[in-house]
Amino acid sequence: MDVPKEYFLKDYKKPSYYCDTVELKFVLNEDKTHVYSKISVIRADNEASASSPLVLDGSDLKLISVDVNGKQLNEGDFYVDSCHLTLPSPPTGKFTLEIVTEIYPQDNVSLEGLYKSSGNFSTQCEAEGFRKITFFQDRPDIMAKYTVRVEADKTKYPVLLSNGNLIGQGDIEGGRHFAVWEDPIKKPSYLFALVAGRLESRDDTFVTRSGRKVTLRIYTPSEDLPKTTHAMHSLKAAMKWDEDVFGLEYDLDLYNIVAVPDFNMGAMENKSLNIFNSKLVLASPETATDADYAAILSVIGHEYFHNWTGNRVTCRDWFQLSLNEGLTVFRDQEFSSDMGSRTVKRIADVSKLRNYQYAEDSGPMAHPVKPHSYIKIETLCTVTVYEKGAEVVRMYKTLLGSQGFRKGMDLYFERHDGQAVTCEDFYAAMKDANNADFANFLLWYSQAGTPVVKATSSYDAEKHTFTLKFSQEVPPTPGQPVKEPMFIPVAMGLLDSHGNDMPLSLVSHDGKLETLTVGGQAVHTTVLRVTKKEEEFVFSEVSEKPVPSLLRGFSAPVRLESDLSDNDIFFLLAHDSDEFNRWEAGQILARKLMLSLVAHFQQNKPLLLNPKFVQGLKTILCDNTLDKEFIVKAMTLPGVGEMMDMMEVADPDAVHAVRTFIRKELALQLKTDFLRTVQENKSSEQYEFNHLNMARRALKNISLAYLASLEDPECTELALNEYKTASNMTDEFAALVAITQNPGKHHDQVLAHFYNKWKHDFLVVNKWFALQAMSDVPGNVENVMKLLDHPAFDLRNPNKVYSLIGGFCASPVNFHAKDGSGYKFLADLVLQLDKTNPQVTSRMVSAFSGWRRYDETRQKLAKAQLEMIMSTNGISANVFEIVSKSLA
Ligand code: 0A1
Ligand code: ZN
Repeated sequence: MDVPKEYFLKDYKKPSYYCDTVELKFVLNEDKTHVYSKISVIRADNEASASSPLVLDGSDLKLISVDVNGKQLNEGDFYVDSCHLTLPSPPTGKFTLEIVTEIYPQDNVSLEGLYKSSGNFSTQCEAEGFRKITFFQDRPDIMAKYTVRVEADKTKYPVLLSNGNLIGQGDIEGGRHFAVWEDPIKKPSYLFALVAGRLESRDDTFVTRSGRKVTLRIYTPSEDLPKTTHAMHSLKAAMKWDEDVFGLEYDLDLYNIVAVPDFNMGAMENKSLNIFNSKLVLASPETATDADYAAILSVIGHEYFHNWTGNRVTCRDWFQLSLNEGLTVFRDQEFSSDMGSRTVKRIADVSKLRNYQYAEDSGPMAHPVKPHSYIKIETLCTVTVYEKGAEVVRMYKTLLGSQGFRKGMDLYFERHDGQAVTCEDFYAAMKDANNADFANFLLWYSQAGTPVVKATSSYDAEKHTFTLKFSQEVPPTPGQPVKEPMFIPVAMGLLDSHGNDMPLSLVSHDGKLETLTVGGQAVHTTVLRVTKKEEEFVFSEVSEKPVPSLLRGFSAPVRLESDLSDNDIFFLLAHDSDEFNRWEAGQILARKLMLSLVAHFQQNKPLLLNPKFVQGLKTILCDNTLDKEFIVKAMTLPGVGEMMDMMEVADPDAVHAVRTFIRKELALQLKTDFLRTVQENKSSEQYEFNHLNMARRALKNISLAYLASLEDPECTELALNEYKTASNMTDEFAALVAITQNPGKHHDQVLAHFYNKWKHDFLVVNKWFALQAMSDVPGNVENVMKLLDHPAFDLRNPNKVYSLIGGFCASPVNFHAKDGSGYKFLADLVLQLDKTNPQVTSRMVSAFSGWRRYDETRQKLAKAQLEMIMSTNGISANVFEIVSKSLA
């Protein structure tokens, strides 16, 4: 097969031609669409550009004509191949280029470019979808002002939308109509969007702090409109938050969101016309869970925040994607923290990082936050670029404080508004605004791998000094065998024997004593700057042997190993003033316990639960001064991904067995407490999405899940009753999950009941698919294969694929079944799906990438499937990239 081209950061070249205005006309029809593009092109003013050809990107396009300055070009004046249109010698001055293309959105199943979803036209241009619409320099550093005219049948497509402001509309012959949109703000082509369809909108307004009245519209099919209240509320909250926290106002008079049922990703930040996967817009108490509500809040926020971080200031090239995404994820995390509980949000984000990003960082797909190369940029929309990228941004804030960080952001916008820039430009703004010394911080962008930090401590009772020693190692990753030490900000404090924070006096490297104070107050948390392979910090005037609380708030994305004893960790669990580290102490203990039980399981030894661990959790469960959601997090065992990532040879059966054992044992020993918790946290009030209510539901539901694992009649009855009496989807689905964790009569009956009740609602049906796909029941692959033929399933809809196939791959027991059935199932499906949607397929095939982490039998089975995919003719570049890197 042809090996697809790989692109390298080091080969980046500035464009030889720019384009400042783009005029597009779309004539939309059922059998074909004509796109008329008129762009003004300017040659860059440098020697290299003087003799450069103009090369435009294009893919799957039928070229109808090319005109330069109003004159049609003849054959020989331009060249077209499968992915370019080249003008070998365009005019020297500014010129107008007009191109007409014909495209077939109705047949476009890749969901990139212009396509149809549920009968409506919509677009997805990030990263390289615009080239499926017309020939263009489809790269983010070409920023232009767009005017767009859309023409379509008026009855079928009453709503015609594009970016910016509506400047004209009217009827044309043949029952058709048009709309003209003008976007006054320069943008790259990946932010272009168009929608034409039968939709209705929920309208609202937001008045910005400078008094601009912005019309807000959320478009859906009319029957879904009642489900957009929460999305609208989230949008307004996000607009207000960005003004309050970053001083950033919305810049146009209209903000549109459109929900579409067929969408490869979560949502897209197209300028003033966000297009969303319906899953992240539509919610009602009866059909959406608290988790869905929280996801909507965060993603609506995320796309809105992109308006400044991504759109007004964009990335120069796709290697800099984290400039947009890391920063915007950081902003949406902060937004959600401010709307709910900061600690709980931090815990959730760190768990996600540990369960997914750490695995990526230690496997064949490991890449730096700013990758050095890619074949398909879409495969780099990764947890590393997004979530680790957000951690990198968070470290600036940890080092600079809120005010310093804000100064850096202000300077970033002052310098770069309207530009396409790099991660180094962001770094420079943070540094220059604060006159900061960031030492070797930039390595966070260029070095892959999760640093391992070891901390040891000693106390000198005579001198009253406490010494902390750190050493660090960054593991080798593909293409990066040797690493430099990184700059690791370690936020920390010292606890005295009563569990109180001690004042901190640090002996600085030049021997001076530095009492850390802020505004005259002794500081209880300080940030140590660990920049070397080995480094030591000495605290003086430490009146008694302290217990150190390290990496408070998870101040750096590292694996921390310390010499703290179990007693120290139990002490932190009980007393640390840093709530994140209290949770972390519980997790450290749980991880240790699970690893030791895994060893017992593998040696066929009996499994026993440490009574101190049970007591620790009981204390937390019964502490009514704690935030209920914090209790839920503390009662949640480390995830399977996180545990397997910590093992020499990942053993999914052992991890699963141990997790199940601990859950049942906790349920048994804390049964009375769980039963009381369920009773105390029931409520009959109307559903409301707020922190207190959510936390209460979550605590009731986790208790119910523990109890139902016991499979005793009392608990089963309780779960069945909760299912029957639930008045919202959060409680209903939680009860369903609790009941279906055990096979048997109730399992089948309740699943059938749930489907019959909700078969009209595709988003709820997706939950039903996912629940069954993730089941631990051995041999579940058979059931999943049957579900592929279920009338509600459709391989062309990404959400359904994510629910059923993605859900199945998340099951440690069945995907990694030792007979290879799970691997074979996925590989066969990948080949089928790749023919229609390579983007979604490459996300699915990534489930194989950790194959070397498993035992020999599994390795052989998985490798055989990867090789089978690799040797198949015609696989997409997306799948090629993941599979070839996985096998390398
Ligand atoms: N920029 C979007 C995510 C996104 C990425 C790629 C897409 O198509 C390949 C679509 C959406 C965001 O950050 O939300
Ligand atoms: Zn984003």
